[in-house]
Parts: sequence; C-alpha cells; structure tokens
Amino acid sequence: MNQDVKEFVGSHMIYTYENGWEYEIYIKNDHTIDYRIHSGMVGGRWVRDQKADIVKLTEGVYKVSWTEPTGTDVSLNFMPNEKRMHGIIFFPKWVHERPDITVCYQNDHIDLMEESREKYETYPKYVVPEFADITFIENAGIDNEDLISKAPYPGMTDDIRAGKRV
Ligand code: FER
Repeated sequence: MNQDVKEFVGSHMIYTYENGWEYEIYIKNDHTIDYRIHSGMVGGRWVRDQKADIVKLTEGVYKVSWTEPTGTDVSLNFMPNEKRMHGIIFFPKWVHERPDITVCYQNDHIDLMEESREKYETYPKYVVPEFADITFIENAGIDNEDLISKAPYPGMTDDIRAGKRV
C-alpha cells in the first residue's frame, strides 16, 4: 500500500460536474477504482476493477488517472476537503458518436469495447474539462466488493445520500 494515499483509499464519492453529469467513484485500493455513471453522455455505464494511477499531489489533493478499454482517457483531481474536483475526459470520436455502445456493465463486454475502438474512429477526440461539486463522501474501507455491485438506476444517488442501502 502506497502510504501517501492511505487516507484517500476507501473514499466513496458522488459528484456533479458543472455540465450536470453525475458520477460515483470508489477508490477500492491504491491502484483500483469502481465507478457508476448516473447521468450525462454515457449515463448508465458502470465498471468494476479499473486499474488507475492514484497519487497524492499535496496535502488533501489526489489525482486519479487511467485509460479505458474503450480508448477513453480520464484524469481526475480530487480536493475532498473543499468538496471539489476537476476532471478531464478525452473521449475517442466514436464514443461521442455512439455512446450507447459503451453504456453497459463494461466488465461483461470488454471484447466489444476493444473491437469497437479498432472498428470506429478515434480522432478528433472530444475533450471535456469540468469542475465538479462532491455531494457525498464516506470511507467504505479497502477492497469492498459489495459497494459498487449493482447497476445504476434513476434516484440511486439520492438513496445513497439518504443513507438507504442500495
Ligand atoms: C469521471 C469521468 C469519466 C469518472 C469516470 C469517467 C468515475 C469514465 C468515462 C468513461 O469510461 O467513458 O469522473 O469517474
């Protein structure tokens, strides 16, 4: 375990980008995330066990970066003390044109993602840089397999914020 990110590991957060897109992330351990996308261009998509680079930039500021099987690249800077985050997403052209292909439980469709990134166009990329407000944060411990274990549904983030088990 990278001691630098010890305090950040286990964070379970929900945040809303200034463009209205709502996301949920769980920092499962010092190199793995689970996430659900609740609204926006790829709302309904969810992923477990995505490998990511997770570092502490300075006190209270953490950066999480990874590349998806779809070819989408993501880099997120979390400032949990300020309940703020800045994310930048680099979507291949095809994901912007056919987001529906990526809206699934990705773990069951890795082959389709890898086939699609070869079959469809990558460039020009669709770049989305946005700040977000963190609307929920808790520490759910390390390697919690029950937390992100169901598909997103409308109203799920309200249920989580209300403390209802989902
Ligand atoms: C995020 C922005 C983008 C995020 C995940 C993504 C978990 C993933 C996008 C994709 O795979 O298409 O804030 O947080």
